[in-house]
Amino acid sequence: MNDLFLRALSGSNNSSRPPVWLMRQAGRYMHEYRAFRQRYDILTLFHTPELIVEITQLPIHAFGFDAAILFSDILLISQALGFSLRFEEGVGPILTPPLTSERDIKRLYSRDVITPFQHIFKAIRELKRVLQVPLIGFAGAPFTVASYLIEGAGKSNLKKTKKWLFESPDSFIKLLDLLADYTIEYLNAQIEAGVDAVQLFDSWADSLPQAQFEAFSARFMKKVMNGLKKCPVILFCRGSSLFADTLATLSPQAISIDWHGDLEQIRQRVGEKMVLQGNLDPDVLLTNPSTVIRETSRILRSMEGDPAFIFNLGHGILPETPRENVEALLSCVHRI
Ligand code: 1CP
Repeated sequence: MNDLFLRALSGSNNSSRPPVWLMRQAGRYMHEYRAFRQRYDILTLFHTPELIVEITQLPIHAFGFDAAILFSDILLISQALGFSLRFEEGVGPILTPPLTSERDIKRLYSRDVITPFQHIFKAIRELKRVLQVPLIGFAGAPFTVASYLIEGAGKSNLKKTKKWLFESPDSFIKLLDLLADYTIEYLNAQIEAGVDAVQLFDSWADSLPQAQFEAFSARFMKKVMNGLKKCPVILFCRGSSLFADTLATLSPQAISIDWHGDLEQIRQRVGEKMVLQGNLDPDVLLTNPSTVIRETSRILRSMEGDPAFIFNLGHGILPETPRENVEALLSCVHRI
Protein backbone atom coordinates (compact mmCIF):
# COMPACT_ATOMS: atom_id res chain seq x y z
CA MET A 1 0.00 0.00 0.00
CA ASN A 2 1.36 3.43 -1.00
CA ASP A 3 0.72 5.67 2.02
CA LEU A 4 2.70 8.74 0.91
CA PHE A 5 -0.50 10.79 0.55
CA LEU A 6 -1.73 9.89 4.05
CA ARG A 7 1.68 10.61 5.56
CA ALA A 8 1.72 14.09 3.97
CA LEU A 9 -1.88 14.58 5.06
CA SER A 10 -0.83 13.94 8.65
CA GLY A 11 2.06 16.38 8.22
CA SER A 12 4.71 13.70 8.61
CA ASN A 13 6.00 12.89 5.14
CA ASN A 14 9.73 12.37 5.59
CA SER A 15 10.32 10.73 2.23
CA SER A 16 12.32 12.48 -0.47
CA ARG A 17 9.30 13.56 -2.52
CA PRO A 18 5.73 14.81 -1.97
CA PRO A 19 2.71 12.74 -3.01
CA VAL A 20 0.99 13.84 -6.21
CA TRP A 21 -2.56 13.62 -7.53
CA LEU A 22 -4.49 15.99 -9.80
CA MET A 23 -7.98 17.38 -9.41
CA ARG A 24 -10.19 15.94 -12.18
CA GLN A 25 -7.52 13.33 -12.90
CA ALA A 26 -10.12 10.92 -14.32
CA GLY A 27 -11.55 12.89 -17.20
CA ARG A 28 -11.64 13.89 -20.81
CA TYR A 29 -7.88 14.46 -21.27
CA MET A 30 -7.54 10.63 -21.08
CA HIS A 31 -8.35 8.68 -24.23
CA GLU A 32 -9.34 5.73 -22.04
CA TYR A 33 -12.01 7.96 -20.43
CA ARG A 34 -13.21 9.27 -23.81
CA ALA A 35 -13.64 5.67 -24.93
CA PHE A 36 -16.04 5.10 -22.01
CA ARG A 37 -17.91 8.29 -22.96
CA GLN A 38 -18.41 6.99 -26.51
CA ARG A 39 -20.18 3.96 -25.11
CA TYR A 40 -22.14 5.51 -22.22
CA ASP A 41 -23.70 8.84 -21.40
CA ILE A 42 -22.22 10.72 -18.48
CA LEU A 43 -25.01 9.98 -15.98
CA THR A 44 -24.75 6.25 -16.73
CA LEU A 45 -21.04 6.47 -15.85
CA PHE A 46 -21.85 8.25 -12.58
CA HIS A 47 -24.53 5.73 -11.59
CA THR A 48 -22.97 2.35 -12.47
CA PRO A 49 -20.74 0.98 -9.69
CA GLU A 50 -18.60 -1.21 -11.99
CA LEU A 51 -17.90 1.80 -14.25
CA ILE A 52 -17.15 4.10 -11.27
CA VAL A 53 -14.61 1.51 -10.06
CA GLU A 54 -12.95 1.22 -13.47
CA ILE A 55 -12.80 4.94 -14.23
CA THR A 56 -11.48 5.88 -10.78
CA GLN A 57 -8.55 3.54 -11.37
CA LEU A 58 -7.73 4.70 -14.95
CA PRO A 59 -5.34 7.53 -13.98
CA ILE A 60 -3.73 5.45 -11.23
CA HIS A 61 -2.81 2.72 -13.68
CA ALA A 62 -1.86 5.12 -16.49
CA PHE A 63 0.30 7.58 -14.52
CA GLY A 64 0.99 6.22 -11.02
CA PHE A 65 -0.69 8.95 -8.93
CA ASP A 66 -0.37 8.58 -5.15
CA ALA A 67 -4.11 8.95 -4.45
CA ALA A 68 -7.33 8.17 -6.28
CA ILE A 69 -10.39 10.42 -6.25
CA LEU A 70 -13.79 8.80 -6.55
CA PHE A 71 -15.24 9.21 -10.04
CA SER A 72 -18.43 11.10 -9.26
CA ASP A 73 -19.70 14.69 -9.35
CA ILE A 74 -20.64 17.39 -6.86
CA LEU A 75 -23.95 17.91 -8.67
CA LEU A 76 -25.37 14.40 -8.21
CA ILE A 77 -26.76 15.36 -4.81
CA SER A 78 -29.19 17.66 -6.66
CA GLN A 79 -30.91 14.55 -8.03
CA ALA A 80 -31.62 13.30 -4.50
CA LEU A 81 -32.92 16.79 -3.68
CA GLY A 82 -35.55 16.48 -6.41
CA PHE A 83 -33.88 18.31 -9.33
CA SER A 84 -33.63 16.95 -12.81
CA LEU A 85 -29.94 17.01 -13.80
CA ARG A 86 -28.48 16.69 -17.26
CA PHE A 87 -25.10 17.52 -18.81
CA GLU A 88 -25.37 19.05 -22.24
CA GLU A 89 -22.46 18.84 -24.66
CA GLY A 90 -20.80 22.24 -24.99
CA VAL A 91 -23.18 23.81 -22.45
CA GLY A 92 -22.52 22.05 -19.15
CA PRO A 93 -24.88 21.02 -16.38
CA ILE A 94 -28.56 22.00 -16.37
CA LEU A 95 -30.63 21.65 -13.18
CA THR A 96 -34.38 22.07 -13.32
CA PRO A 97 -36.41 23.64 -11.92
CA PRO A 98 -33.99 26.05 -10.20
CA LEU A 99 -34.72 27.59 -6.81
CA THR A 100 -36.13 31.07 -7.29
CA SER A 101 -37.14 32.29 -3.82
CA GLU A 102 -37.35 31.41 -0.14
CA ARG A 103 -40.63 29.58 -0.78
CA ASP A 104 -38.77 27.04 -2.92
CA ILE A 105 -36.53 25.97 -0.04
CA LYS A 106 -39.26 23.74 1.33
CA ARG A 107 -38.91 21.60 -1.79
CA LEU A 108 -35.69 20.42 -0.18
CA TYR A 109 -37.17 19.30 3.16
CA SER A 110 -37.06 15.63 4.25
CA ARG A 111 -34.99 14.33 1.36
CA ASP A 112 -33.12 11.03 1.45
CA VAL A 113 -29.55 11.52 0.24
CA ILE A 114 -28.39 8.03 1.18
CA THR A 115 -30.69 5.47 -0.48
CA PRO A 116 -30.29 6.89 -4.02
CA PHE A 117 -26.48 6.66 -3.74
CA GLN A 118 -26.06 3.04 -2.64
CA HIS A 119 -24.22 2.34 -5.90
CA ILE A 120 -21.62 4.99 -4.97
CA PHE A 121 -21.02 3.47 -1.53
CA LYS A 122 -20.79 0.04 -3.15
CA ALA A 123 -18.16 1.39 -5.58
CA ILE A 124 -16.17 2.83 -2.66
CA ARG A 125 -16.18 -0.54 -0.87
CA GLU A 126 -14.98 -2.28 -4.03
CA LEU A 127 -12.32 0.38 -4.71
CA LYS A 128 -10.97 -0.08 -1.19
CA ARG A 129 -10.50 -3.76 -2.03
CA VAL A 130 -8.59 -3.20 -5.27
CA LEU A 131 -6.69 0.10 -4.91
CA GLN A 132 -3.06 0.26 -3.83
CA VAL A 133 -3.35 3.98 -3.04
CA PRO A 134 -5.67 5.93 -0.69
CA LEU A 135 -9.14 6.91 -1.93
CA ILE A 136 -10.49 10.47 -1.68
CA GLY A 137 -14.24 11.02 -1.39
CA PHE A 138 -15.80 14.43 -1.93
CA ALA A 139 -18.79 16.72 -2.07
CA GLY A 140 -19.56 20.25 -3.15
CA ALA A 141 -19.49 22.78 -0.33
CA PRO A 142 -22.92 24.24 0.55
CA PHE A 143 -22.29 27.63 -1.10
CA THR A 144 -21.28 26.15 -4.47
CA VAL A 145 -24.12 23.60 -4.47
CA ALA A 146 -26.59 26.36 -3.52
CA SER A 147 -25.38 28.47 -6.42
CA TYR A 148 -25.97 25.62 -8.91
CA LEU A 149 -29.47 25.05 -7.49
CA ILE A 150 -30.27 28.76 -7.87
CA GLU A 151 -28.61 29.44 -11.23
CA GLY A 152 -29.82 26.12 -12.67
CA ALA A 153 -26.67 25.98 -14.79
CA GLY A 154 -22.89 26.05 -14.69
CA LYS A 155 -20.26 28.63 -15.66
CA SER A 156 -22.60 31.45 -14.75
CA ASN A 157 -21.79 34.82 -13.25
CA LEU A 158 -23.78 33.96 -10.11
CA LYS A 159 -25.99 37.05 -10.51
CA LYS A 160 -29.13 35.34 -9.15
CA THR A 161 -27.25 33.74 -6.26
CA LYS A 162 -25.62 36.98 -5.18
CA LYS A 163 -28.85 38.95 -5.54
CA TRP A 164 -30.54 36.45 -3.20
CA LEU A 165 -27.62 36.43 -0.77
CA PHE A 166 -27.40 40.23 -0.46
CA GLU A 167 -31.17 40.88 -0.45
CA SER A 168 -32.27 38.05 1.80
CA PRO A 169 -29.29 36.74 3.79
CA ASP A 170 -31.47 34.98 6.37
CA SER A 171 -33.23 32.79 3.84
CA PHE A 172 -29.93 32.16 2.04
CA ILE A 173 -28.49 30.94 5.35
CA LYS A 174 -31.52 28.68 5.80
CA LEU A 175 -30.70 27.12 2.43
CA LEU A 176 -26.99 26.70 3.26
CA ASP A 177 -27.83 25.19 6.63
CA LEU A 178 -30.06 22.57 5.03
CA LEU A 179 -27.48 21.76 2.35
CA ALA A 180 -24.80 21.41 5.04
CA ASP A 181 -26.97 18.82 6.84
CA TYR A 182 -27.39 16.78 3.65
CA THR A 183 -23.68 17.09 2.85
CA ILE A 184 -22.80 15.74 6.31
CA GLU A 185 -25.09 12.72 5.80
CA TYR A 186 -23.73 12.05 2.32
CA LEU A 187 -20.05 12.38 3.29
CA ASN A 188 -20.49 10.31 6.45
CA ALA A 189 -21.85 7.51 4.29
CA GLN A 190 -18.76 7.81 2.05
CA ILE A 191 -16.55 7.69 5.15
CA GLU A 192 -18.40 4.64 6.48
CA ALA A 193 -17.94 2.95 3.11
CA GLY A 194 -14.18 3.48 3.48
CA VAL A 195 -12.79 6.66 1.86
CA ASP A 196 -9.46 7.71 3.42
CA ALA A 197 -10.02 11.47 3.15
CA VAL A 198 -12.71 13.83 1.91
CA GLN A 199 -12.36 17.01 -0.09
CA LEU A 200 -14.93 19.79 -0.06
CA PHE A 201 -15.08 21.76 -3.31
CA ASP A 202 -16.26 25.38 -3.00
CA SER A 203 -15.57 26.15 -6.63
CA TRP A 204 -17.52 29.42 -6.81
CA ALA A 205 -16.34 30.93 -3.49
CA ASP A 206 -14.06 33.32 -5.37
CA SER A 207 -17.13 35.32 -6.40
CA LEU A 208 -17.55 36.48 -2.78
CA PRO A 209 -15.99 39.43 -0.94
CA GLN A 210 -14.17 38.51 2.30
CA ALA A 211 -17.07 39.25 4.68
CA GLN A 212 -19.53 37.23 2.59
CA PHE A 213 -16.96 34.47 2.16
CA GLU A 214 -16.84 34.14 5.94
CA ALA A 215 -20.61 34.35 6.42
CA PHE A 216 -21.80 32.13 3.55
CA SER A 217 -18.92 29.89 2.52
CA ALA A 218 -16.44 29.33 5.37
CA ARG A 219 -19.09 29.07 8.09
CA PHE A 220 -20.87 26.26 6.29
CA MET A 221 -17.71 24.37 5.39
CA LYS A 222 -17.01 24.47 9.13
CA LYS A 223 -20.53 23.20 9.88
CA VAL A 224 -19.96 20.27 7.51
CA MET A 225 -16.56 19.50 9.09
CA ASN A 226 -18.09 19.56 12.59
CA GLY A 227 -20.67 16.97 11.58
CA LEU A 228 -18.26 14.48 10.02
CA LYS A 229 -17.05 11.19 11.45
CA LYS A 230 -13.30 11.03 12.01
CA CYS A 231 -11.62 11.55 8.63
CA PRO A 232 -9.07 14.02 7.23
CA VAL A 233 -10.74 16.91 5.40
CA ILE A 234 -9.21 18.92 2.54
CA LEU A 235 -10.81 22.27 1.75
CA PHE A 236 -10.58 23.58 -1.79
CA CYS A 237 -12.03 26.77 -3.14
CA ARG A 238 -11.25 28.95 -6.07
CA GLY A 239 -9.94 31.94 -4.16
CA SER A 240 -8.16 29.78 -1.61
CA SER A 241 -4.92 31.74 -1.93
CA LEU A 242 -6.83 34.90 -1.04
CA PHE A 243 -8.86 33.21 1.72
CA ALA A 244 -6.09 30.93 3.04
CA ASP A 245 -5.98 32.59 6.47
CA THR A 246 -9.73 32.21 6.98
CA LEU A 247 -9.61 28.61 5.72
CA ALA A 248 -6.78 27.81 8.13
CA THR A 249 -8.83 29.09 11.09
CA LEU A 250 -11.43 26.41 10.27
CA SER A 251 -8.75 23.80 11.16
CA PRO A 252 -9.19 21.31 8.33
CA GLN A 253 -6.44 18.73 7.78
CA ALA A 254 -5.38 20.48 4.57
CA ILE A 255 -6.14 23.41 2.33
CA SER A 256 -5.88 23.15 -1.42
CA ILE A 257 -4.40 26.34 -2.88
CA ASP A 258 -5.46 27.80 -6.22
CA TRP A 259 -2.80 28.89 -8.71
CA HIS A 260 -2.87 32.60 -7.82
CA GLY A 261 -0.94 32.33 -4.59
CA ASP A 262 2.69 31.60 -3.83
CA LEU A 263 2.95 28.45 -1.69
CA GLU A 264 6.01 29.63 0.24
CA GLN A 265 4.25 32.85 1.23
CA ILE A 266 1.07 30.98 2.15
CA ARG A 267 3.16 28.59 4.26
CA GLN A 268 4.42 31.66 6.17
CA ARG A 269 0.86 32.89 6.66
CA VAL A 270 -0.77 29.65 7.84
CA GLY A 271 2.08 28.13 9.84
CA GLU A 272 4.05 24.89 9.59
CA LYS A 273 1.34 22.52 10.73
CA MET A 274 -1.33 23.21 8.10
CA VAL A 275 -1.05 20.74 5.24
CA LEU A 276 -0.91 22.54 1.88
CA GLN A 277 -2.00 21.05 -1.44
CA GLY A 278 -1.40 22.65 -4.83
CA ASN A 279 -0.90 24.65 -6.88
CA LEU A 280 0.39 24.37 -10.46
CA ASP A 281 -1.60 26.47 -12.93
CA PRO A 282 -3.57 23.94 -15.05
CA ASP A 283 -2.73 26.04 -18.14
CA VAL A 284 0.92 25.02 -17.75
CA LEU A 285 -0.18 21.51 -18.73
CA LEU A 286 -1.28 22.88 -22.12
CA THR A 287 2.32 23.78 -23.07
CA ASN A 288 5.10 21.23 -23.62
CA PRO A 289 7.07 18.77 -21.46
CA SER A 290 10.07 21.03 -20.86
CA THR A 291 7.88 23.95 -19.73
CA VAL A 292 5.88 21.58 -17.51
CA ILE A 293 9.12 20.34 -15.95
CA ARG A 294 10.40 23.88 -15.41
CA GLU A 295 7.20 25.04 -13.66
CA THR A 296 6.75 21.83 -11.68
CA SER A 297 10.38 22.00 -10.48
CA ARG A 298 9.87 25.58 -9.35
CA ILE A 299 7.02 24.53 -7.03
CA LEU A 300 8.88 21.43 -5.86
CA ARG A 301 11.96 23.50 -4.98
CA SER A 302 9.90 26.05 -3.09
CA MET A 303 8.35 23.30 -0.92
CA GLU A 304 11.41 21.02 -0.73
CA GLY A 305 11.53 18.95 2.46
CA ASP A 306 8.13 20.21 3.65
CA PRO A 307 6.53 17.20 5.39
CA ALA A 308 3.03 18.66 5.00
CA PHE A 309 2.86 19.23 1.24
CA ILE A 310 0.82 17.45 -1.45
CA PHE A 311 1.54 18.31 -5.09
CA ASN A 312 -1.58 19.10 -7.12
CA LEU A 313 -2.93 21.65 -9.57
CA GLY A 314 -4.50 24.95 -8.58
CA HIS A 315 -7.76 23.74 -10.18
CA GLY A 316 -8.94 20.81 -12.30
CA ILE A 317 -6.92 19.46 -15.21
CA LEU A 318 -8.23 20.73 -18.55
CA PRO A 319 -9.68 18.35 -21.17
CA GLU A 320 -7.21 19.67 -23.81
CA THR A 321 -4.17 18.57 -21.75
CA PRO A 322 -1.73 16.42 -23.78
CA ARG A 323 -0.90 13.15 -22.11
CA GLU A 324 2.87 13.60 -22.49
CA ASN A 325 2.65 16.71 -20.29
CA VAL A 326 1.00 14.74 -17.47
CA GLU A 327 3.73 12.13 -17.86
CA ALA A 328 6.38 14.87 -17.68
CA LEU A 329 4.81 16.25 -14.49
CA LEU A 330 4.75 12.82 -12.84
CA SER A 331 8.31 11.97 -13.84
CA CYS A 332 9.48 15.32 -12.49
CA VAL A 333 7.83 14.76 -9.08
CA HIS A 334 8.99 11.12 -8.94
CA ARG A 335 12.59 12.01 -9.80
CA ILE A 336 13.38 14.17 -6.77
O1 1CP B 1 -17.36 13.56 -19.93
C1 1CP B 1 -17.78 14.67 -19.62
O2 1CP B 1 -18.06 15.56 -20.42
C2 1CP B 1 -18.00 14.92 -18.15
C3 1CP B 1 -17.11 15.90 -17.54
C4 1CP B 1 -17.18 15.70 -16.05
C5 1CP B 1 -16.33 14.89 -15.28
C6 1CP B 1 -15.18 14.04 -15.74
C7 1CP B 1 -18.14 16.28 -15.17
C8 1CP B 1 -19.27 17.16 -15.53
N1 1CP B 1 -17.85 15.84 -13.89
C9 1CP B 1 -16.75 15.02 -13.90
C10 1CP B 1 -16.15 14.32 -12.76
C11 1CP B 1 -15.84 15.10 -11.56
N2 1CP B 1 -16.41 16.27 -11.15
C12 1CP B 1 -14.93 14.71 -10.57
C13 1CP B 1 -14.26 13.33 -10.64
C14 1CP B 1 -13.07 13.03 -9.94
C15 1CP B 1 -11.79 13.56 -10.55
O3 1CP B 1 -11.24 12.92 -11.44
O4 1CP B 1 -11.33 14.59 -10.04
C16 1CP B 1 -14.90 15.72 -9.59
C17 1CP B 1 -14.06 15.80 -8.33
C18 1CP B 1 -15.85 16.69 -9.96
C19 1CP B 1 -16.18 17.88 -9.15
C20 1CP B 1 -16.92 18.99 -9.76
N3 1CP B 1 -17.97 18.95 -10.65
C21 1CP B 1 -16.70 20.36 -9.45
C22 1CP B 1 -15.71 20.83 -8.41
C23 1CP B 1 -14.35 20.92 -8.94
C24 1CP B 1 -14.12 22.04 -9.91
O5 1CP B 1 -13.75 21.73 -11.05
O6 1CP B 1 -14.28 23.21 -9.51
C25 1CP B 1 -17.60 21.13 -10.19
C26 1CP B 1 -17.74 22.64 -10.19
C27 1CP B 1 -18.39 20.23 -10.95
C28 1CP B 1 -19.50 20.59 -11.84
C29 1CP B 1 -19.34 20.03 -13.20
N4 1CP B 1 -19.49 18.71 -13.51
C30 1CP B 1 -19.24 18.50 -14.86
C31 1CP B 1 -18.92 19.77 -15.42
C32 1CP B 1 -18.64 20.00 -16.87
C33 1CP B 1 -18.95 20.71 -14.37
C34 1CP B 1 -18.59 22.19 -14.44
C35 1CP B 1 -19.72 22.94 -15.02
C36 1CP B 1 -19.63 24.41 -14.90
O7 1CP B 1 -19.06 25.01 -15.79
O8 1CP B 1 -20.17 24.95 -13.93
